[in-house]
Amino acid sequence: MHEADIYSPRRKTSEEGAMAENYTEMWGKLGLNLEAHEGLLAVLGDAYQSIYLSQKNRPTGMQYFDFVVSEVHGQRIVELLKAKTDGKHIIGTFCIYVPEELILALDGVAIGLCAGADVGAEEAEKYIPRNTCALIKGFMGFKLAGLCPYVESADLIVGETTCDGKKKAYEMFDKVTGKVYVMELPNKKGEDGRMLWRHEVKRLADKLSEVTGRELTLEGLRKAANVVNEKRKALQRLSRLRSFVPSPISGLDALLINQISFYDDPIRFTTKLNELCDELDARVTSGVGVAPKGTPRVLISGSPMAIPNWKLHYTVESSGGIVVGEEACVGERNFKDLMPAFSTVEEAIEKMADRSMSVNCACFTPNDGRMDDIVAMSNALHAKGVIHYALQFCTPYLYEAYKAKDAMEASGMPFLKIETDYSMEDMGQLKTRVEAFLEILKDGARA
Ligand code: BJ8
Repeated sequence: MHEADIYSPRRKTSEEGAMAENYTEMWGKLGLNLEAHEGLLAVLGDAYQSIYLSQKNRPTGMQYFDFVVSEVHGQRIVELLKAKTDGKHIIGTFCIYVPEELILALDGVAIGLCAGADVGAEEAEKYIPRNTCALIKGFMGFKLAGLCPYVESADLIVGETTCDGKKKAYEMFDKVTGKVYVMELPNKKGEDGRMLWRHEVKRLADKLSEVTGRELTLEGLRKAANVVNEKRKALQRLSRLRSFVPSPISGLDALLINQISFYDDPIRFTTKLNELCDELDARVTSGVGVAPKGTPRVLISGSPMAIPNWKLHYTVESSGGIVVGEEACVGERNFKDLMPAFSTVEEAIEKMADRSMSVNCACFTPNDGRMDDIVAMSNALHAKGVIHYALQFCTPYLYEAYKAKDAMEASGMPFLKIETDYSMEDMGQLKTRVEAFLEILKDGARA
């Protein structure tokens, strides 16, 4: 099935029909479970229709991102396979500590792997414990159920010793893919930790050189750093635009753009995002927003939301609120710091390592910088409340929810703690809690 058809009720043209058959052939060659895959695309198509395409007053620049989603397992995979025949290598990742610029500098294509849907859980539980977070179950499940063309296209998958769940799951993931390479991330950010991480980034550079057959050069690094920095700048621009009241774009759309940033071509993505931001600039100038002034503005902070996890944003925005930022890895943590200038390959590796170490992930101890980030973001984005989001069984973020609550109380910011997974079973309860929280924010605005 051609995925674009899912989002459009019109009849297929003959050209599209031929393309659909090509995709099926491609998915078959990649070893996907065609029947299950078709079912997944149909479910996602319905969800996209009701969550995304039903939104009112969307910027026209979102059409590009709708198209990218419609082709997430289609045209983008065609592009990756073409890149491989052109001599490039596909490198899958799961964490923003893995420096994207290093992959690009060695002629790789960096791809964030599928982990945002509740699929293949039964299969996954043959390899990992039941009480594992949905994100880990998701990546195991996508692979084991034969649903992820990205894993199948990848030449190497880079893991990291972040939380206990991930680092143990990578042992099993390697067993079923044979492609996993693990970086050792320290638990603390002192000098010893920094030295270890610089060493690990150098070790990754050597591994990537071995896989790609390319040499790391200053010129390659500069070019790659520029590409990734431009993408980060465009994402920063989008983030700043969400600070305006009324917000010119929904939280759902902004989340989607952040999710797409992990697998789209980075140069094309940056161009399209800047075009969208031009449109949002014009909206801000003329006071056009997606929700009226007075709509409760919420910052979400916590575990990452991989595509197609839109559950909490949808709940907030279908309950009369608007999400104005994500203190999360699919969000601000991913683009907040740029890669600084460098003049040698060695210096580039050090700066790359130091830049990614500046990410305030709950896997580190202590991690007080994250609390400062939540306060700073909620002020900059004019949020009226913070929702702390942790996936069930995500120990690092569940623990930090207590600290975040204290930090929010100290700054007088209403706070709601949510613990959930990818299933729809708790949607009713979730909605009730979110609606009650939004009422508090409205009352605060009236007081
Ligand atoms: S830098 S947040 S992307 S590690 S949700 S698997 S933490 S139990 S994903 Fe992460 Fe890198 Fe940190 Fe960001 Fe474990 Fe929690 Fe599951 Fe998680």
